[in-house]
Amino acid sequence: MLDSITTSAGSVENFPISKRWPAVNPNILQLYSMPTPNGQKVSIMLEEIGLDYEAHKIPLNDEGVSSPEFLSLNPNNKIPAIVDPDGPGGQAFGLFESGAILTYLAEKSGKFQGTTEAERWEVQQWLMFQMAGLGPMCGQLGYFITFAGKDIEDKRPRDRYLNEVKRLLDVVERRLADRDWLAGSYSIADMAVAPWLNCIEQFYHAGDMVGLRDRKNLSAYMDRFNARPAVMRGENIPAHDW
Ligand SMILES: N[C@@H](CCC(=O)N[C@@H](CS)C(=O)NCC(=O)O)C(=O)O
Repeated sequence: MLDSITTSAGSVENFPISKRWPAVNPNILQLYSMPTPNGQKVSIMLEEIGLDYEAHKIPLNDEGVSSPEFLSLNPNNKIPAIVDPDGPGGQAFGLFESGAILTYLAEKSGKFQGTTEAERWEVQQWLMFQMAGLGPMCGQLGYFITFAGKDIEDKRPRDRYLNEVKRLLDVVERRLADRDWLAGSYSIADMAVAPWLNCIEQFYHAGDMVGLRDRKNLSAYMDRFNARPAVMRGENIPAHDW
């Protein structure tokens, strides 16, 4: 095992992860990711704010997320994670958990986090809705309809997640009845939620199963999100063919 987690160190090269995935330019932000919904959130945000960064593709297996080098940055063996050479106090700074990274980048850039104090909390509220609700529930649904769990005869686990995802989609549908974006103007909350809607449609191929496009507000919201140039650029970074 490598040394314990290094969250703050003089430079990017001090982080053990850069031994396995070396930075070409250690002076710019390093993103360790895959273009899954959780990874897309961060690459889309980086494209939206126009910060220079380098993306490293981290396989979702023992060679990638479970390697000692990756675990030294995120002991929870999951993408995405970042190292920012220009972190707090001008020191290189490591961070994992997509919600924390989105909030960090919003703070750093002063963008996409709401313009008033009330709006900022609304953005956080809908970000947490994704982190604690929509994301985990969609992930479980994916297991039971697309991956190994689809062959399980007992359909009660599948139905539990199917019903919960449908319920959460209804929450989004109602929220969007009188607005274009979840909280104030376009924000990190949208960058967290919309990639999961895309995942249901494009990766799980479960749009019909959950009635995704039957929800008119939500459907228009997906189209609005997907038409953004930064979303089109960011959604396949680091590039990967599934
Ligand atoms: N709560 C975490 C979840 C991240 C997550 O689930 N990442 C998945 C890919 S979408 C992963 O790295 N899985 C690898 C594994 O579990 O071994 C976040 O939002 O950053």
